[in-house]
Amino acid sequence: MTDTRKIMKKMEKTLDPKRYEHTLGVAYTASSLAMCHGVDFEKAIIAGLLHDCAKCMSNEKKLEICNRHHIEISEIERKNLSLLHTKVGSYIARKQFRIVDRDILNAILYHTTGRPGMSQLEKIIYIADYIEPGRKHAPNLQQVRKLAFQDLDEALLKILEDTLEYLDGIGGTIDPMTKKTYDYYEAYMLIEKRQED
Ligand code: DGI
Ligand code: FE
Ligand code: FE
Repeated sequence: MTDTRKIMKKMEKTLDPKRYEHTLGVAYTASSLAMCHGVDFEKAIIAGLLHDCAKCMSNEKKLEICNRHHIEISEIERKNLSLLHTKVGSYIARKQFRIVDRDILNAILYHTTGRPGMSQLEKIIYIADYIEPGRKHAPNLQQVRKLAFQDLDEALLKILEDTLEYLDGIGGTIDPMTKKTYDYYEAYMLIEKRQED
């Protein structure tokens, strides 16, 4: 069996059916985006399949893994333990699935908040997570889906903007990394656009 099939089978067992469906959606959307933008699509599939591997784990279990393996928990993660599925997920990908590719591990690690200076693969997973066909409720989905196949940075910035607005609207605590990523790409796009003129 190929690695990809093995990971799929494992995810089907580990995740609840809705999360598994979302996972498949992210994997094939990431694969398409990778093909479109000239990125290694096999890496995109693996990162897509594994990105939420710790999503269905209890908070206790996530905390236990962090404590046992000295994974640092930030103040905001402590308040919102759901955010921890990125760090724990990246750890599980490395330890249980023997992923050694740093780019895949980082794509899992930064798929919720993004980070300044993301790689193409990191951007693809971040975007695929938001636009995969199973997502129904995010604002501007049609626009962002189209944008994603034209310009990864434009799509990324729009998603960050809408996410910050959404979190603001529900009074959610904003991870400083989400804001940092937005500020970085807002400035980056201004400079990039100016150079194109
Ligand atoms: O795991 P998924 O649901 O597939 O997607 P995800 O890992 O991107 O998590 C999505 C949720 O994370 C969504 O409800 C928005 C939220 N999120 C993104 N950035 C932040 C955040 N939540 C908080 N509290 N703070 C953030 O900065
Ligand atoms: Fe996630
Ligand atoms: Fe996801």
